[in-house]
Amino acid sequence: MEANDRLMTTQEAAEILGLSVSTVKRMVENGELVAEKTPGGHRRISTSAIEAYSGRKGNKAARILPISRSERLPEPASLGQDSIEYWCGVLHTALLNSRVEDARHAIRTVHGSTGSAAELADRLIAPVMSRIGHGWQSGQLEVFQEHMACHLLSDILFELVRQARSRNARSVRENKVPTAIGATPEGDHYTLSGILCELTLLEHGWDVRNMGCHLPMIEFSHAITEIRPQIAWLSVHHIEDATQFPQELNHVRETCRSMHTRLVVGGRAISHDLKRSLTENDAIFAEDMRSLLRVLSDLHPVVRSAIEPTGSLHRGLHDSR
Ligand code: B12
Repeated sequence: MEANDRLMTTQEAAEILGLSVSTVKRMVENGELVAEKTPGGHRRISTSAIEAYSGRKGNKAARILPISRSERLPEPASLGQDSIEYWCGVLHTALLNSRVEDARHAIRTVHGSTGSAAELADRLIAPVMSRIGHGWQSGQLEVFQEHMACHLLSDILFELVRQARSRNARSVRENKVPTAIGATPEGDHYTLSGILCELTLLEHGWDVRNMGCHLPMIEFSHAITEIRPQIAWLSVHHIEDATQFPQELNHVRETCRSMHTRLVVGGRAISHDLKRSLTENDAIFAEDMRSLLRVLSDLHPVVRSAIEPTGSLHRGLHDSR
């Protein structure tokens, strides 16, 4: 690799050489184009390797551009501030460039205008993180960028959690407050959905105990027996042992049944069969966070949200800074 060389993704190399990504990958395989492998196993092609190749092909046109444009997102400038896509674009760019204030601004604007953590989760956080996941999967983003984005996002969401907790602490409640507990199973290191479940429940005045991620399911059953919550939630994005997990989930479901606890399970790792076995046995599979709202209104219609939605992404703007 030469001094001021830059490493390009196969996508960027293909763009510069005017070839398809699969052709570039084939040329790397057959050694026509020299490439390096990142610790994550992604191919990277140096600018000098590309220039050497295009030199051999006798075309000088392929001079390398200084800045790569890896994200394929509509520029926020082209969208109205009153569109959720606009704020998705702002948050995506902010998370990948560690622009904390912009990320906080986008989240608070959408949260302020919808007045709902469930809407925030389904319409802003999930789509933006899905784009980041796709960026990682297609080699445009590095794992560290995904981790950075998650950490920054968790930090901002925890601010909202703290505010909701202090609001609940200040408000006088006649009735006993319902309790909810939640976690992710052993081997699952995902935290964002859990934080958004916690915020959604806090906003509805519940007493919430989030047990975080990587919790052995037997421990979760113990917690249900000890605490006897009205709701127990599980978010499952990764299943370590596909043979073991259905039995463990069954045990949790049985514990919930005997404790009269409503079990709500969500997450992309829940297979079709698991969904069916859950719903056939009075547990709930939640496609999105708004599904949790439906459970809340079934269980405790009296406990209302403490947030007054501004209703306009524009108006939300002013309140957020
Ligand atoms: C962030 C992330 C990670 C982070 C998580 C960090 C953290 N602090 O949370 C880290 C780096 C740990 C990670 C690791 C891995 N990841 Co990952 N990850 C993601 C990513 C980008 C976002 C997931 C997320 O949290 N989204 C935000 C939440 C709010 O949205 P959501 O997940 O869509 O959930 C919504 C609904 O499902 C629902 N919901 C979900 N759970 C629940 C629960 C309840 C009770 C309710 C009511 C609702 C609900 O509401 C949410 C809001 O709408 C996804 C991409 C994607 N498309 O999702 C990849 C993704 C899930 N990861 C993937 C993979 C492969 C992995 C690894 C296996 C990679 C590896 N080889 O190591 C590891 C596994 C780690 C482990 N053992 O846990 C793949 C999974 C592919 C597949 N076949 O399923 C994805 C899809 C990336 C991709 N495009 O390929 N990942």
